[in-house]
Parts: sequence; structure tokens; C-alpha cells
Amino acid sequence: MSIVDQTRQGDVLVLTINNPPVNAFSPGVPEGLHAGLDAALADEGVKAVVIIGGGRTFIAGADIKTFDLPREQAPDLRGFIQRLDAFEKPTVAAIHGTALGGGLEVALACNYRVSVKDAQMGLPEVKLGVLPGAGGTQRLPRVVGVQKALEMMLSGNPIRATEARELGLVDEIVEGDLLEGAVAFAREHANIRPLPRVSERRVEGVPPQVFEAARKGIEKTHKGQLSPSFIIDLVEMTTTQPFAVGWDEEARLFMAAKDSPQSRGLRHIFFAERESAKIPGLGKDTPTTDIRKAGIIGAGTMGGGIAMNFLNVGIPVTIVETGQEALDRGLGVIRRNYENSAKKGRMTMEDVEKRMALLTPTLDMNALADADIIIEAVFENMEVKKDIFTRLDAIAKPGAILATNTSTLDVNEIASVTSRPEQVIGLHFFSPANVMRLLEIVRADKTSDSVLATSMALAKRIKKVGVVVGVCDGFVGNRMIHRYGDEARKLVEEGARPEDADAAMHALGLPMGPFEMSDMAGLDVGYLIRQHQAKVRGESKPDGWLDRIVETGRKGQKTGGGIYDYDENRRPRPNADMQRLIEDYRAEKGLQSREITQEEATKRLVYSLVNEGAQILDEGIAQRAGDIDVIYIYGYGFPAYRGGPMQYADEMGLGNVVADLEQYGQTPAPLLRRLAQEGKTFAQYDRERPGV
Ligand code: T1G
Repeated sequence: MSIVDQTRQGDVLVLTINNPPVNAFSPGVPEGLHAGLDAALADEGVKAVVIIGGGRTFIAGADIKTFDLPREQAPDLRGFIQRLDAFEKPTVAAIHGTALGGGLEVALACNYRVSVKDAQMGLPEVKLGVLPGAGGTQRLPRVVGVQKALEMMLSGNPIRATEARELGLVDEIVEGDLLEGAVAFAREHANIRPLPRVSERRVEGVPPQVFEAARKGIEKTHKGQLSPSFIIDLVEMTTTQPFAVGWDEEARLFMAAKDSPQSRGLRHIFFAERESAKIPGLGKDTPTTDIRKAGIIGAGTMGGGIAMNFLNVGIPVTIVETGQEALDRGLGVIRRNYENSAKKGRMTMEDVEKRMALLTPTLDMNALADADIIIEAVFENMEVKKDIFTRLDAIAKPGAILATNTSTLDVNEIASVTSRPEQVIGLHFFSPANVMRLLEIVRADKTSDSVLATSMALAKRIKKVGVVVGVCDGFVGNRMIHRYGDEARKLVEEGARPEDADAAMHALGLPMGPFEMSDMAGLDVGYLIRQHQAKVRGESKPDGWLDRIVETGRKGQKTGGGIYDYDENRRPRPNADMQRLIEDYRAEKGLQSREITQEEATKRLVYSLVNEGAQILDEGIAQRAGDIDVIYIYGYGFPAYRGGPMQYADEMGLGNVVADLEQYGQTPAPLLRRLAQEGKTFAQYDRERPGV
């Protein structure tokens, strides 16, 4: 089997691409396809050509790994598509699995497209910070119309073959064997002339308002991003310029987008997310447990949200509370969440009832005896958790996974009260647990490989992005966010207003700054953590300006106001009294205020994350810098087009990061300093470590 097989089926030549796992357009694929077209041309007996993917899918796109290759080494997708578009004999794309990006562009350059019903097709390039660079911006509007083409290319989301059929993107849905259907279709259309070519179609009658609306739309959906506006410009060109002009301009803008930090960031995360699912040292054959039934202890905000993840994928859940009122309240919240989704059309009421029917509420912990996994989601107190795990140890069946949803406590200590520490793991969901995709999988000292592998597989099944982390105070995400909060408070001590720190993070692309986030989480949460940490370190009681705000009774949104006041839409407004409290605090402590620029605030906040991340990496609490980036994008709203804090530092240059940290009074972590001295990046650090 070669990378592109040629097989004759009567007077039809079939070109089958064999480039697992997703038939990306990698080096060798264009060469094989060109050879196939050469063979078809040279053989009088060949009346038509079918292009089909071997294995599970059609072509899933250009090979993203080749984007940064020198131009002469990168597969020439555009060259192949140009030839295909002008090919003298009829060509048919036979689609199954996914036809994405360059894969759909190849199909669009064929004369015809046939597909199985459950295939998907789309142009997801915007999710990589680029744009369809092989004719997609010029051909798709000529087939499905400008409005639908803009929607598909700006969202990057695929459509199903049945919708594609309605839009004319697919000429026929093949019910039986795809190859047989495609060959029959090719034979039926072999003599039709002129050959239908998408590039010869025209796009007419599109009101300019369509493009104005699209440009307005991306200001919200793709704030600060480059490639969406390029896509709109190129689609607009289909209404004003000949195909050839748009085709050339597309190549120019593709290169500009591809070479941007935004595309590097998004491509970094594409691969980092897939790498984070791989656990170094764990073979693919590690045994896993089949999770058929889940148990959850605690029906509060976290327990209820966690339960929904299992119900959404059809896994029955028994949920335990200590009192009927708390249990009823928890069930009410779950039902209301589902009914709200139904009101928004995301599911039907029948779906709601199906999910609720899988939920068994109880006050009796013994009902968990047949659960394959039990997740404790109760009050963040070590004694309470130890008591629960002691009782679980006596109730849970052999082999059951015992998980804690603790956000910072020591999972080893929790495991130590059971007779089965190898079955104990941390599954740190992020609030709201039914929405946030990140799941920190906390590997305790004695957690078995099988429990770890089962937890990672479960994360994928319940549509979470699972990242393995080690045991320490705050694991990875929260340990870094504590340093970020320390630096944010220092900025205000030195003269910044809270809204200046928040504005700096908005400008970077985060939905919330440090103080808006604190007000939302509840100022008392951070207050108690600072008190706890001071006690553990034997330090005096913290008395920072933010502690004083909490002591006034203002705890954030939940008490109607904290650092800020909030209007009816929960928009933050500076509070004069709090500003005065900060000024009085500075005066009392003899703190000299100075002007702090947005650039300084941004560097100090982001580099506080980077610096702690480097320390976490060095301690082996995180496996990869890429894992840390995945955590920050899926757990803390760091903009994906920045690639995450560690990728952002790579873009800034680690030498510059070290210099800035020192200038602003932070001590660079040893690993960060070492990489900077070696002129390396975090990405290189990840690549160079064995087995990571
Ligand atoms: N290039 C290189 N590697 C790819 C790849 C691609 N396009 N797609 C997937 N992989 C790797 C992936 O890293 C993983 O590797 C393995 O394949 C399985 O992927 C000119 C410029 C197709 C829906 O954006 O959306 O065409 O971890 O785990 O969950 O206009 O892969 O095993 O080593 O995701 O079954 C446009 C991206 C490219 C599609 C399958 N195409 N891929 O999902 O498997 S740009 C895309 C996906 C382009 C042209 C432009 C998904 C999938 P490893 P996986 P999956």
C-alpha cells in the first residue's frame, strides 16, 4: 500500500490516499496524487477519476506540522488544486469521515462531490489563526453562497453531509458502499461536457451590508484576531474580482496570517491539547476500568455540575447529600440548568427528562456500593474529606475509583485514610463544572497507572480536556493564580487602580482581570487562603488592602459589591469608598504611589504566571509547558490565540522575561533563568525531555 494507491474499476481510476491517522496532506500525498492524474491522462481507457481517503476519513486538511517548513519543502497543495481544477477528465471526490480545510478545498476543485450521510465537511482554518489558503475563500462562496460561506469560515465549524447536500456542496449522498457509489456516479457523469468547475461560477447580488455585518460580528467573536478580517475581505472579492485575482490575494493573506504570533499560538495549542492527553510512561495497553455507573457525594454547585457531565453522556449517577433540603435544592439546580438549555434550543425537553431519569438522589452513602467511580465534592476541609474517604473505603466495591474534587488540598493525605490509596485520585473540575472544559487530573503518590489511564479516558468521554498534574498546594492552575493575585495586589499598593490591572488583562484578550475574577469568586475565598497560608508558614495575619476590604463585609458580587460595585448587568463600577480605603492604606503604610503603565501591568501579571509555571515544571508537578498553557486556556480564559502564558513568554523571548522580572522585583525561577541563558524556549524544553 503506497501513500496514494491507484486502482482501476473498469473505466474509472480510483486514487486512494493512505496517510493515517487523518490523511493530512503531508509530503508524499501531492506527489502520489499527481502521479495518479498523470496515469489517468495517459490511459485512453480511463474516463473519470475518483479521489477517496483510505481508513477512517477523507483528507482532514493540510499537514499543520508543515506550516513552518521552508516553502520549497512544504507540500504544494495550491499547485495540486490548480491542476485538479483544470484537469481534462471528470473528477469525483468521495467523502467519508471529515473533509476539512485543504481536504474540502481538494473536493471543491473536483468536478463533483459525493459523500456518505454522516460525513462532516468544513474550513476550520480560522481556529489555527489562518484562513483557507488553497482556494476555499474563493470556491466555497461560489457553491454555498456568501452568507453560509462566511458563517462556515468564521466559525470554523463543520456541517454534516446532509446539510451540504441541501446547499449543493455535495452532489449525491451515497447510501451503500461509498466507493461503489462514487465509481457509479463517475461513470454516469463521465461524458457530460463542459465539465462543471466551481472556479467558473459567479457570485452575484450580494448586498454590501452582508460584509459590514460580518465585520461588526468579528469585533465581538474574534476580538483582536487577524485572520477573520482577511477571510471577510477575500469573500468580498468573490463579488468584485475574477477568480484568479482572489486566488492570488488569498495566497498573500494566508502567508501573512500563518506567520503571525496568533497562528503560532493557536497551532501550539492544537498540538499541546493532544499532547496533554498523553501520560509519559503509560503504555497504550494500560488496563482501564469501564465506567458504567458514577457516584457523587455533595449536590452543591460543584457536585451538581459534575453530575451533569456524566448524565450528558448517558452515565447513570447516584448523588448523595446529608439532608433532604440540600438534595432537593441540588436536583432543582440541575433540572433548571437543563431546562434553560432546552429553552435556548440546545436540547429538547425529552433530552432533559432522559438525563434526569439517569440521576438517583439519596441520603444513604451505601447506595454508592455499586458505583465504578465515586467523586467527592464537599466542603473544602481536610477533616471532612478524610471522614468521607474513611467511610467510602468501607462501602465502595473493589476496583472502584475514589476521586476527590478538592481544588488545593493534599490528595496523598486524603488517600492515606483508605486501605486502597492506589484507587484514589484527584479530579479537579473548574466551576461551573458543567461548562468549563478543563479537568486537572491529580496523580497522587500511590495512584495506580490503571486509575490514571481510566481517568484520562473518562475525561475525554465526558468531553473534558484532562491534564495530569502532581500534588502540591493549588496543583498547577490555582498555584499560579495565587502568584498572579499577589502581583495584582502589589500593583495597587504601588499606585495602580484595580481597574488598571483588569484593563491590562482585557487588552491581552482575557475576559476578566484579576480583581473582577476575585469579586466573582468571592473575596473571602482568597482571604481565607491567605490566612491559611500565613498560619502554615508561621507568619503574622495578613493585613493587605484587599484583606481590609473583606473585613468591611464586602465580599464581591455575592454581597452586591466588593472591590467594585455592580450594576443590574453585573458590570463592575469603581467604588469611591474602596478607592479611598486603598489610598488611606498606602498612606498608612508609607507607600509612594507612582504611575504604572499598561505595559508594566501586563508584563508583571503574565510573567508572575510564567515564573510560577517554570517552577512547577521544574518540580515535575506539570509534565510539559504545553500542559500549563492548556490549563490556562481551558481553565482560566487565557486567549487561545496567545497560545497560553508559556507560549506568550516564548514569543516575548525568555531573556526579556527574565530581565523584566528582575526589573519589577520578582526573582526568576531557576529553570526560567537556565533556559534564558541557553537561548531556549519552553517549547524546546518540552521537545527535549525524554518520554514527554
Ligand atoms: N495536520 C497534522 N496532524 C494532524 C492534523 C492535521 N491537519 N489533524 C490531526 N492531526 C493529528 C493530531 O495531531 C493527532 O496526532 C492525530 O492526527 C489524531 O488527531 C491550506 C491551511 C480530523 C477531526 O484543522 O480537527 O488545511 O496526537 O486526536 O479526535 O486551507 O484531528 O496522534 O500524534 O484530533 O479523531 C485544516 C484538524 C488544516 C483539522 C480528527 N484541518 N484536525 O479528530 O483525532 S489547515 C484541520 C482535526 C488547512 C488549507 C489549510 C481532528 C479531526 P497524535 P485527533 P480526532
